[in-house]
Amino acid sequence: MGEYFPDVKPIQYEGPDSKNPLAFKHYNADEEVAGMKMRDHLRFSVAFWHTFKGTGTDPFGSATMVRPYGDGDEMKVAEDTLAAAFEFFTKLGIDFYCFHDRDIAPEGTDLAETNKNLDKIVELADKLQADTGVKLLWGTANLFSHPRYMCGASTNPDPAVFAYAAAQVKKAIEVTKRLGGTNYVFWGGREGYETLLNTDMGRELDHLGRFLNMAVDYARQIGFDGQFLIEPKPKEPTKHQYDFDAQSCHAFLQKYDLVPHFKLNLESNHGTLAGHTFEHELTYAAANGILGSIDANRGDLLLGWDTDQFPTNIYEATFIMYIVLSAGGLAPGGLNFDAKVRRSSFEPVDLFHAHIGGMDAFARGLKIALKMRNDGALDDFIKQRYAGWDSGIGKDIEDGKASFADCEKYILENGEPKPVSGRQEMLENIVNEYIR
Ligand code: XLS
Ligand code: CA
Ligand code: CA
Repeated sequence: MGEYFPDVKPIQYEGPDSKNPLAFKHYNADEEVAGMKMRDHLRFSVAFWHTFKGTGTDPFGSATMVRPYGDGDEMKVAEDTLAAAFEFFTKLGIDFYCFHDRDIAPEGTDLAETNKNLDKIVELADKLQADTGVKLLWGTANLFSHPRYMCGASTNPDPAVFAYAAAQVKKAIEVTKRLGGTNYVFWGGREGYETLLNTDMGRELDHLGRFLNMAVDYARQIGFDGQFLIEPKPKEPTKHQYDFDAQSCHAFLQKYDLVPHFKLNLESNHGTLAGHTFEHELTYAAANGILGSIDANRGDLLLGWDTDQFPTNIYEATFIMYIVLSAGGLAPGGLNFDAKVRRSSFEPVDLFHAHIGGMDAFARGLKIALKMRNDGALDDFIKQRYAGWDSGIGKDIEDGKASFADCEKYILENGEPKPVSGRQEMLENIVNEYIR
């Protein structure tokens, strides 16, 4: 296996004044901030599917990407692609990667052959991980590309398709365990429906609940102790996905007794497709103790689909890191760049530019968020805004000691509540002073 990116030297930190496009200006992996290395705060990961398998096709045009691997039979291509990926990880200095089973190894003529293909590639991945120190953030199974899953995987009307999906996830959990993956993700690409005219929604939801409980049982049986994650997305490819957003996933997890076993893998572009800000999704998850991991990317406000662009917005990165820090950090989750270069950015070097930009944006976001938190710039205001709940009638209500009658008595004695400004504009101005 030769060198796949000979023109790119390992990416170095050169500081904010550097004009070198192939250098970090803000991400300095081993620099300590707030008692921890930046790499451990941020836990960056490359998404194998976009970065190494993305071809640049869209509904109107064919592949555009020029890649230094892809010759020979399918298994040779898989091996070369994996080797190129580890060269990329190493040159970028990134610590984690994520994959779907079918990204790294091709499907065979039947399940037995497919599993054999996967085992062979996993053996190579194991060796490359050991050689480079790069780790697996999460594994997952692709339960959406093959035609057998056109009407869903675990929510398919046909139990044989459910069984196929179960067999596939069984294997994917096994390989994730073998490679030391710290998480395992379920994203329900086809777990939803196109029309209610042919759909028994209640039954499909029960089947999805059963499927995830079976996964928990199997993980326990083989001793996989990674974190299970559900990744919400409202639509695309199905018209309506059951894992719609953080709040509906939470309700689902509660109904099927899955809360002790699952957290969420939240993706920026999925949050906005669901009509939320990404901060809303993160804050909901953090407030309910189910914030697991992040798929970092961005959508396009003018487009209504999942554009999966690399994140470069410093405001967004700042708020994301602010919420992550307040929630106590990302581990064992991470920050996976589930993002793809644009179709016209077809050269291998564009993959480096894209990741450098995302990593620098989050490094800046981390530093700004830490400063805002240390200064109590927002926290102090929020604390003060809710201070009424720390004593008197507020505390009695929170403690469950006040009744409706007590509330009536309080109002009769104290009269009309005094309005207090929310000071939104002042707070926005404060944030602007940090982000510069
Ligand atoms: C697609 C999803 C998918 C998951 C993993 O929109 O983001 O890539 O992250 O199956
Ligand atoms: Ca994702
Ligand atoms: Ca996506």
